[in-house]
Amino acid sequence: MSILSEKDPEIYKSIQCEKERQMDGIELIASENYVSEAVLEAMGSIMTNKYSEGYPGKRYYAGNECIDVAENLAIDRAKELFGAAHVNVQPLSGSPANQAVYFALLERGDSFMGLDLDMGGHITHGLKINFSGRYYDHISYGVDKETEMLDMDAIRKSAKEKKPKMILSGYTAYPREVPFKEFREICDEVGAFCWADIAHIAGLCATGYHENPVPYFDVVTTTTHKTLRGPRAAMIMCKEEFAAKIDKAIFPGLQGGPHDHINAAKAVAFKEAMQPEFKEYSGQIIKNAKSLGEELQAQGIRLVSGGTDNHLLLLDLTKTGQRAKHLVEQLDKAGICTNKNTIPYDTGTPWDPNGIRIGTPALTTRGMKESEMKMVGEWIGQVVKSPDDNALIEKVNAEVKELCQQFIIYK
Ligand code: DSN
Repeated sequence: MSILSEKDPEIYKSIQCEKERQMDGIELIASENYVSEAVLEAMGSIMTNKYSEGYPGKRYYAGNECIDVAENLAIDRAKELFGAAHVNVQPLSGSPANQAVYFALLERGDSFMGLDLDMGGHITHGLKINFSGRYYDHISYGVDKETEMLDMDAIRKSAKEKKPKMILSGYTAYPREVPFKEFREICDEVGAFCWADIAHIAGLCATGYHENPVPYFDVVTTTTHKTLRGPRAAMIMCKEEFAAKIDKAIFPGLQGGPHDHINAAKAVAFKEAMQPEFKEYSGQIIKNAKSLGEELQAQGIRLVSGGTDNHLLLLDLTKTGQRAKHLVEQLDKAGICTNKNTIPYDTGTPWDPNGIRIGTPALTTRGMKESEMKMVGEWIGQVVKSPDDNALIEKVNAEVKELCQQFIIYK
């Protein structure tokens, strides 16, 4: 019996309940993944007990010699993995990492360009009710209405006209390759800071399955828990000339003590990401996404932009006559976890949009391949056609459980 089950049975039960949900269900949320047991062990370690304000070799409190070893390992491994000149591994999560970039490089009221949230951006990319839209002048850009892909000519034209101080690329719901080299060129042409948020695609960038902007962008932020498959947190990578500003923005600008247990787990995850198995895993994520996309199209479901180059797919449900939010609920009952999402030029709202976003990082970690993606695509197609057929939902749920039992994640 575990100590937790004895000391706090209610919390123990909720964790067990979540474990069963994760084991028995098809996880298709594009930003989620399953960390290794080694990452879990580091996250649950006694490093949580320490305070370490400052940076390795220069801390405010005593007793940080072991913490310094772990943080330096995380930094060195991230540098090697992405070819980064400077890395700050202390951001607690993606939004604080992005906040630090604004804080370091802009003054209040300065302008920057970022993709609109409803086109696939992120709340910290300039949404009016987020700090990024409230304290800075957000110049929005979108995707082309026909191709539903980034229109680089329009972005270049707008940048030349409006001369933003910073241009942000990298997205949360964009299924296509991001033309980072062109973004760099545009930034050079207009004299803007060049920033990418690669949270979704970091694992693909690290393994060569997506162009890696880190070596030639001014600053790159990423979460560490999506395709990179590390603990829930973030980091900032930048050129040496921005290092001092970025470090000061994180501490003491925005954060206090770093989460040392999480930083240790980042180091573990980065080591894992350097192994040949992780490269194979990243390639399989994309193969799985393509194969799932093909099956969904065979089921009559339209994919935004007509397909995918990465780990995610955006389903356009406009012509199905179904509401995405209802479908997400019914799919969940069938054991398939997804999220509703706006699609470009959506006529709905963020709470009632016309799209569903799915991705393959988590299922690929379980070891699933193209043949399993075909099954998942068929189940989604069946539920989309008859979302209120309870017998069908029960049948799919039973089949989902049976499949999941063949792909155990945590023994
Ligand atoms: N919530 C994340 C996602 O799902 O993409 C972004 O922060």
